[in-house]
Amino acid sequence: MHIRTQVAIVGAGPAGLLLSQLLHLQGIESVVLERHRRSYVEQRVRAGVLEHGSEAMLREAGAGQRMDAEGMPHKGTELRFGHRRHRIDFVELTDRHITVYGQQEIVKDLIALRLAAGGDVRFEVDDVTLHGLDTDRPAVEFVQAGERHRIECDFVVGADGFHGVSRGYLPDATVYERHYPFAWLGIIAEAPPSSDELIYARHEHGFALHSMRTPQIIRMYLQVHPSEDIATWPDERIWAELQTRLATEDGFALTEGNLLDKHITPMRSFVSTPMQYGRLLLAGDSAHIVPPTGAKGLNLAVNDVRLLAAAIAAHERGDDEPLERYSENALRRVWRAQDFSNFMTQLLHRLDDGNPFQARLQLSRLEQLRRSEAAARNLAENYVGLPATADF
Ligand code: RFL
Ligand code: PHB
Repeated sequence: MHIRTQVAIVGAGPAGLLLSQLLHLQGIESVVLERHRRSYVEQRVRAGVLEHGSEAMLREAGAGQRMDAEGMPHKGTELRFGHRRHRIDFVELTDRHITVYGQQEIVKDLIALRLAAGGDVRFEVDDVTLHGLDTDRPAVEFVQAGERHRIECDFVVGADGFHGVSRGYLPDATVYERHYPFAWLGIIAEAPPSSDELIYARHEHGFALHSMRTPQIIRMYLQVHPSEDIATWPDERIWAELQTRLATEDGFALTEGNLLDKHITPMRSFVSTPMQYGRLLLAGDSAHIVPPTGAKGLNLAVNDVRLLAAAIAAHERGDDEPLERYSENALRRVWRAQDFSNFMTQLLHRLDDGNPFQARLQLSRLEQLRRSEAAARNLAENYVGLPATADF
């Protein structure tokens, strides 16, 4: 079957769905192709922190209703080291806050919004291939329910995540990559948060993070070795380790609960440049990955599609400049986030390199964050996110 649309989008993650919605608001048609079932993408547990600008963008896209009702605005965060607490006050330092709202909730909101407006979002598609990317009439072919389809379009957007197929179609990409000798063991549990704000803890045993999803659900992470087997982490061991790493001299106690999910994720930094070739444009994790310590992955995806939707709309008005500069503009924020995510990762994780030198540097940096308002403001500015301007 032949389909005609303006923009074919591969991937119904936050990048693909938000782009489809932003284009729709400008009167531009798209078709979104997703490999998995709808229920699978709606339940996949991932990011939780929205920068100030991402929150505003979702609201502008018309996807802010449930986020405004159920999302949790946080005015600061805690760095915990040497068994002591140190608060970074975002509002005081930057006049901005962050919002904690699960990525899968955003995905649910965006799918509902697209379908309610008659949008074409197709789940369970296979065998996606891209064609004619260096022409004005590119095409995407795919198989759905055993039938082959072809979409003819003006642009193809690869929003298919790190393991997607789109990035492979860029003929001359340069890849920048760093692997870390750590992984995160992440859990979701039925327990009320033991703190109003997130806690980033540095401990001799390794990093731990206390986060949350709702007033009844917590999301926690432990630094583990990348080769670690989840089977060696029964629930009791996870809770004991979290209690140890989060303990304070003033007697902090973590409220435990029933574990709903646990998994181990490796950490990497990755950038593939440029993010465009002919009529193919990449957005989100398909082009870049950050270690989660800076809470930037989802926010970078939102920024990419903000720039991309504006660039495609400018093209429709006869102005191609924003499109030509898309990759350059998007990558400026990507590299800032890479640096910040790397900084947070190196600041807080245990390094098993046998040399205590780096650990002393960590402590000195943490001490500086405690004593210097300038150092704290630098962290806060990066964490809440830089303002959304045309080139940032
Ligand atoms: P996504 O969310 O991966 O969506 C891509 C979509 O494309 C589909 N797909 C295909 N569809 C059709 N044909 C193909 N050939 C396809 N190949 C793939 C996939 O099924 C999927 O639905 O990418 P997007 O939209 O760019 O969004 C990026 C964010 O998801 C990502 O940056 C963050 O979730 C990263 N991340 C985290 N970021 C944070 O800021 N804080 C976190 O706590 C955090 N935790 C995580 C994470 C990423 C994880 N991954 C990727 C394993 C935890 C995990 C486990
Ligand atoms: C989360 O809530 O999943 C989360 C929060 C902050 C991070 C990473 C993950 O830095």
